[in-house]
Amino acid sequence: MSESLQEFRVSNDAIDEAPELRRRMDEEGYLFFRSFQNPDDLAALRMQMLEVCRKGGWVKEGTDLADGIMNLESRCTEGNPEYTDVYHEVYKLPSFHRSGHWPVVLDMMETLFDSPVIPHPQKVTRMWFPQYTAHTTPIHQDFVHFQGAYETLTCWTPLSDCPVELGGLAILPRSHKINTVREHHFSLGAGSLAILESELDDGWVTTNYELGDTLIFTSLTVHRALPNLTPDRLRLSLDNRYSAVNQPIAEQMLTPHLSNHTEFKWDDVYADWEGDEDLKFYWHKYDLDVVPYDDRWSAWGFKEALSRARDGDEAALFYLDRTIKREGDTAHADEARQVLKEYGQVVTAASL
Ligand SMILES: O=C(O)CCC(=O)C(=O)O
Ligand SMILES: [Fe+2]
Repeated sequence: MSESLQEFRVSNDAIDEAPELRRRMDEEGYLFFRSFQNPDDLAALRMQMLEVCRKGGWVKEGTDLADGIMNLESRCTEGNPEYTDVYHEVYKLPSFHRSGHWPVVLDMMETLFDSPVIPHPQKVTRMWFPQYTAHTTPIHQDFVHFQGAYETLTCWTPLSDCPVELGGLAILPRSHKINTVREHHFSLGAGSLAILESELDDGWVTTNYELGDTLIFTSLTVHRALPNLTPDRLRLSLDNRYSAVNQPIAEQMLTPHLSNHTEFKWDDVYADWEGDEDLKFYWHKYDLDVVPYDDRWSAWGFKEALSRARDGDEAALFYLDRTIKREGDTAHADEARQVLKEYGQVVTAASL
């Protein structure tokens, strides 16, 4: 662990003490448990996901699939159509959706909320390439993306051992205590929105995760991923969200992840399922308080990307080019095209 990163507080000692768990979540904004989820189930899911990645051409030929060694030529990330193509094939795996409903996680969520809980339908996985650090998830609070209620909890689970160099999640303890959403700025990293590190206290915590280790945090807790500094390994992880059934849930959480720009519906997810009926549209049985998506943060980030690109910022120029490639003829893509025309050149991934 580097000097600026300390170890998580491990909460296994309090695992059966609901009031103490809630107190720690309230105080620190996160709970970290060692060996919490079943490593065999996680490893099996990882293999299924990697098999899809292999079919998509991501895995280096002649390597052992279990190692997750990537073909660096296929590097891509959220926002790239070629990422979405493979992502949505992974999204069709029933076992991927099932993992968001595993009793060990759900029971913990019900304990923390002291209420029946709904796993948000929008499950999320991250498949982060090595040697691609400009795209690392920047410092943020989840609320800007997932919204609904400040109380919503995220469960982050690596699908392998995840030593610091593979780029696991780091948390800023007590950062949720501000009880509001901080200012976010344009970023090239996943989610495209970042809090400035200079506006934050020190005191980041993380760990060398082992398979089964599990991190839970609030939607105001400041966090970031560490860069994947390995020469060739994919970092695979799950991040799913949970709220009490009577809390507001944002409308986009009822749609498949990364379906905002690509047509991808639940019927596409379920098309080849042969069982798992209980998972299909399971949220319809709840009387949920669905609230609209508030685009103020993403709109601000995009505006900032335009203005930074006009000033020649390489990350912003690259981002606008990616937006055009993804969106084709939306209003955003038109604005992006205009700025790139004014600027006169496109930045390629290789220069970042
Ligand atoms: O895994 C990542 O890089 C991002 C995860 C994240 O931000 C989250 O779980 O909320
Ligand atoms: Fe996050």
